[in-house]
Amino acid sequence: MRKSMRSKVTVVGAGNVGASAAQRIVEKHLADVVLIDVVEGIPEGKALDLWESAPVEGFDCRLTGTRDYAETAGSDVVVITAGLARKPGMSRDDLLLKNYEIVKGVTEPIVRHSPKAILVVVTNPLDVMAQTALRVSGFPKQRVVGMAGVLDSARFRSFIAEELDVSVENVHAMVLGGHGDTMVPLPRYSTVAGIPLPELMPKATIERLVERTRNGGAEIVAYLKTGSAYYAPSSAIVEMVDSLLRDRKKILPCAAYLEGEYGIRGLFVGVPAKLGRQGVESILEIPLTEPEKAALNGSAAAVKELVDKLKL
Ligand code: TXD
Repeated sequence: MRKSMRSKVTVVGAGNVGASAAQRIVEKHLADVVLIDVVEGIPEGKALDLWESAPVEGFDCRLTGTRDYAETAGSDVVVITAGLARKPGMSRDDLLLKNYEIVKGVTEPIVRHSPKAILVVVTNPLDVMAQTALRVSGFPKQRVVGMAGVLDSARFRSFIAEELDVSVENVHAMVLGGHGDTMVPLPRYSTVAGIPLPELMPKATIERLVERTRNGGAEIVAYLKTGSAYYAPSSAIVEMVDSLLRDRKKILPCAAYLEGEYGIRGLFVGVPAKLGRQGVESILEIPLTEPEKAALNGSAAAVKELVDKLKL
């Protein structure tokens, strides 16, 4: 039974990314949060600990930690972070089979209890796990979206701001394609105070920042050794959740299911998408040069290879 008019978000997976996302959601007053995991005590303990911060932080959103899907019922948005994270030397694709079983296993009870939810998939390999959630849920494509581009472009933006010593608020960046080594950063559509990046930096500098963005995930894994990034990933998730719940209609780079856009069909690929209360409300098709198109197609081909392995 719903006791409040607040929105409800379930976060599946109470690990680093899931717990950080839960924290950011309540601290931004966006929604009540149900944190769910398979490990006994972890979701309960983290949710309680977060709730005990509410009087100091000043949020009224409630937190529940559970292993029981009944408590997730009626969620408006469900963020799926359940899975294994990369260890050093492990590629995102090594995670494929293991995480496929996990994402399939959590999507089934989620959609039974929240048939109207919007699913935000985070588990790697991202684009393929989004496709898993789409197929298993049977939801319309508008209600399944993957988080990767917001993170990749946030990394790119942070490096640009640092390089030029300007406010991060002046910097916008567009990153298309699959999450991972095949991502397609678009410097032409990346701007500082509205000025395209190629007007502001030599080509070699742009290339260096693009390369660092491409390896952004691995750079963090190499430092942490026992886990992967979660502060920036959780920020990226919550920007999407905010736009969905509050119908802000932000254009954000997201993994969306394409049916002919950019000449790609039947795959999740990172593209600029409008996120509102209906989910992925539209996909923006921006003109690409031949090399950019080729890079996007290469990225889609890499996603397709994994999708074919899983027969999705
Ligand atoms: O840009 C992106 N999309 C990503 C993706 C950015 C960062 C992290 N990315 C991926 O998210 C990462 O490669 C992993 O696949 C997930 C979660 O990363 P996180 O760093 O949070 O991993 P943790 O800390 O290991 O947490 C995973 C939790 C852990 O508590 C497990 O017990 C739980 O998932 N888990 C489950 N929960 C519910 N149900 C099932 N079946 C389950 N299996 C594991």
